[in-house]
Amino acid sequence: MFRFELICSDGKARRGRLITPHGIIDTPVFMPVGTQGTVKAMIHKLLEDINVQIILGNTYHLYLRPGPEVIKLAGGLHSFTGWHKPILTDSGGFQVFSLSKGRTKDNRSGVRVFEEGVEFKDHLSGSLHFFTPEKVIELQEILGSDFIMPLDECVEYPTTYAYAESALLRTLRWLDRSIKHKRREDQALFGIVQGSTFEDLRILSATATVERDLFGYAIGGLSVGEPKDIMYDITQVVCEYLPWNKPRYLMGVGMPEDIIECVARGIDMFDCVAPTRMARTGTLFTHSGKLNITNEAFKKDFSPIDEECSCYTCSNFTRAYLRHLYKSEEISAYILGTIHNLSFYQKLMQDIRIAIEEGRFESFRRSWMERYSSKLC
Ligand code: PRF
Ligand code: ZN
Repeated sequence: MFRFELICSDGKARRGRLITPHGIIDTPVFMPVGTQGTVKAMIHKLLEDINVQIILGNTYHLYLRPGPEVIKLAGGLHSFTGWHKPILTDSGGFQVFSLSKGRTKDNRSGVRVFEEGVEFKDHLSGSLHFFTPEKVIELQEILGSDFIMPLDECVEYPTTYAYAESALLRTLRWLDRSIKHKRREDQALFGIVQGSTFEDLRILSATATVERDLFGYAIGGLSVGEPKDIMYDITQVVCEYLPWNKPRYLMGVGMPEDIIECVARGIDMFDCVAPTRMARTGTLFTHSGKLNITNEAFKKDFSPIDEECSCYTCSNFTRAYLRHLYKSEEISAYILGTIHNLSFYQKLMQDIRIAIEEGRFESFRRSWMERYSSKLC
């Protein structure tokens, strides 16, 4: 039911295809974030128009609201949301740690980690919940997402060697429990490599995770505040310990330049809130860098956001009009901005795939970076 086919490679960069029960995904791929079962400021039709092949969902959020009972009754996340293409759900391992922190009145962290699982207070009502590896698998079996993630512990940066080690060992034990508990065959489970910024711990985590022989491997615990060169170095080291014939997913990364740098190190899958979240605050991507459309400089600028972009927004509207919509806080501003940013990412991924196919990824990487950092509008 699931396959990963490598079509070709160029250096460490790979061009592949993921085959799932809900469709095919060309890699390297960027997966737009649809935390609550919808990509913010988009509708499925608009995602399909820009050829999005897979979206992300979040177990943590969907468990809190609308709750597993509702989604089960609906027949799973695909039929509940009406998105019938592939879906990857994150386990909540990241959200529990990032969203429940520092929420208690007595200044205790909102999260407590036990061998059995993780106790947390949710960010909506503040009530107490307990996630175990088994529960998180069961929740994702109710969701019916194509790719599922095990419960893991994403530690903050910086952390101590001792803590990073204990967290990655716990993540491994949780992975074993997840594998044992998994029932559905129409879902593929990834393993998540942790180990913070410690190379030897990353190697230990990667080697042990690969021994579990999963469909694919994710790299977690990066892009959590560490310097970029460390993130790139760790990604490179981990990729060296992952099998060539399995997909590799760098969780929560990233900005366009991160994507290019990490494709160069062997990553196949990415997700990040950046293009959608930044669109809603007026930060739009162009080939020569980011711009903030609410800036005074665009008041009488009747050119499109990006001359080279052929998205619906750039084909029909000027910077001046878009600035006006943002300044007026019109809902259309967020929609048009998101269409553009996601189209920019889609085009970036397509250009990356073509460059790999044509064996010129290195020169593409160099010229793209040069241009992107050439000027800020
Ligand atoms: N673990 C999980 N999801 C994640 C992360 C992680 O470490 C990250 C870290 N960048 C993003 N999303 N389960
Ligand atoms: Zn555009």
